[in-house]
Amino acid sequence: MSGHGAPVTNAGELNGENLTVAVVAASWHDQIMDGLLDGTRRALTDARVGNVVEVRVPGSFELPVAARRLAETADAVVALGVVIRGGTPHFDYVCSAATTGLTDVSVVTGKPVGFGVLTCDTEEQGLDRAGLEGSSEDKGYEAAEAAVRTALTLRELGV
Ligand code: DLZ
Repeated sequence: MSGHGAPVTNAGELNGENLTVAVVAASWHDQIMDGLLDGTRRALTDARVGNVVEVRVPGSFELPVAARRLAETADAVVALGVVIRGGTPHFDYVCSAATTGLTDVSVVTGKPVGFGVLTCDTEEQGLDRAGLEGSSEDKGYEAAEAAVRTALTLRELGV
């Protein structure tokens, strides 16, 4: 299982009342994306995040530019995408652009970016990680919890 070794995620122990969190989601593979979005919304509700902004972009390739702009006003960004090798001739390029781009956004802006981009060999793998009924993982929830937790840690440190 890909989540082996992951920490237990419980957004309910966080207090995000004073945070603004932006969620940017790509539009490919809608059943899997709906699960990721649902998990992200659940985590932000559990963490009592005060202000949530949701934005859709066409594909995962567009996530970094939207995340960059949203990070100007948000305390944290959650980026969601689904890329499936079988149906994506340029799989490695799309994955690499999204991964490198989102890392750059985080480092350049100093704002946490929760990485909720699934890179899967098959649709079944995506469904299993999407927090749907019967899924073994809930990657949208995990990405949002990580972004909020990191934003609160940075705020606590005053940096
Ligand atoms: C073009 C493309 C393909 C083939 N597959 C996916 C995918 O599986 N997941 C995804 O999020 N986006 C895909 N895209 C679209 C690109 O991310 C991008 O939106 C287009 O190349 C337009 O810039």
